[in-house]
Amino acid sequence: MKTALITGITGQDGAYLSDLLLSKNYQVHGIKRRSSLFNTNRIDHLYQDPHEKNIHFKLHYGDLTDSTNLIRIIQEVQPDEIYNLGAMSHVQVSFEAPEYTADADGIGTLRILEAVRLLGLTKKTKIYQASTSELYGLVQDVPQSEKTPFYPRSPYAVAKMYAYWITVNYREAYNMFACNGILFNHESPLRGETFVTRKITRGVAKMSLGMQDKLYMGNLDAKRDWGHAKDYVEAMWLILQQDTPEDYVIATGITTAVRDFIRMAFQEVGVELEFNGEGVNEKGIVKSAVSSSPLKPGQEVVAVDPRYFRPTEVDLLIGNPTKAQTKLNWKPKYDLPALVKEMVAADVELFQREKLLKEAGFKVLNQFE
Ligand code: NDP
Ligand code: GDR
Repeated sequence: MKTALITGITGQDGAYLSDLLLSKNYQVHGIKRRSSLFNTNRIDHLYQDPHEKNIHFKLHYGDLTDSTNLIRIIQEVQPDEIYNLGAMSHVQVSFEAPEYTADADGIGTLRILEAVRLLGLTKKTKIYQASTSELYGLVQDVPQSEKTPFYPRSPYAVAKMYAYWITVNYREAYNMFACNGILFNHESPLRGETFVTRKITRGVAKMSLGMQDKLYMGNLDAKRDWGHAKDYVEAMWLILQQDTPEDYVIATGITTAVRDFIRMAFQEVGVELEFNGEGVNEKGIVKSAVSSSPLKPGQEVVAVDPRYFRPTEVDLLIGNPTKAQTKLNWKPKYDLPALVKEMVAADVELFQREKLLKEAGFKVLNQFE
């Protein structure tokens, strides 16, 4: 039985990866941060009472900014594989907290690599580093592959660039099995609520139930190569099962503008949208709607709010997944329409439940309201 240690286990990818590794009979350990409220919603279904016998899933308190804590956990777990998914992962927030982002996302990776080296585990422990398409930043030379140079455009991407190169350096200097997965955007019903796809699917679900009037968005022109997180965690695992440690781009090869994602999400609730105007004056207007919808033709449901613009933007990302397809035999099962359908359906169900509870007189979400 193999043992894996996952940092960032409470996040979107940590949850899907835990499911995958448990299905492959791994012993899964995860690092979670102490929080004043429970932060384990995404993995609660995997929780095992520590008093039970044959525990396959165990959480440890820790933080990527704390070396001694990481060394102690790695020493205790003696992992065959470490998946370093922990990070302050929001690009816009990284402009607000650049130093912390550098510490957790950049130096945090160094701390993991050094812990493995100091503990004499370089031959035993394989390391996966969660690298990102944000590394390409300003590069308009598409599709972006493992050979495309980097030009990061945010404190997040700059921190991840350090993490990328320190992973390559430890591989070369100490012969470690350390790999970067350069993953393009991947989403799911478990996606954090402030990333653009989930913000849209939540907003559309609420509007379709008469619980919200409008969605305020940032740059509608940005284009992303969106895949499903379930497919992408499979690639992470495959990267560590190879004979040699290498870096891989994981992407679909198809790019879509934020505006078109919005259009697709509204179509899932029977609403056709048209966009009028330009820049900050652009609006999304209902063109037609199924009769059961509370939204009516002519209604303005999308507006632009410059507060969501970034000081420096990444305009266009399209990945070239040829290496992953040929060497890892990786093939995504989801396309964008299937992803949008699943996300909207999950959010509609979530808010239907919330609405029902409210109508029945129960207080939901915030018990102190
Ligand atoms: P999430 O934001 O959903 O999860 C991030 C995880 O990191 C959470 O478990 C969070 O804990 C944890 N974390 C944050 N700061 C620290 C810290 N200082 N110490 C320990 N843990 C910490 O991200 P995703 O699951 O979407 O992404 C996983 C990784 O992949 C991240 O590194 C991200 O940057 C990278 N990535 C993501 C892509 C995507 O499209 N999703 C694409 C490319 C790369 P808590 O729950 O307590 O906040
Ligand atoms: P990104 O994801 O920055 O690509 O990073 P995000 O979903 O936040 O933004 C994608 C694009 O949409 C534009 N946008 C908005 N974004 C947000 N969050 N909110 C809005 O209202 C909005 N309107 C338009 C953004 O400007 C951007 O161009 C994600 C994270 O998961 C990173 O951790 C990961 O490394 C990369 O994907 C690959």
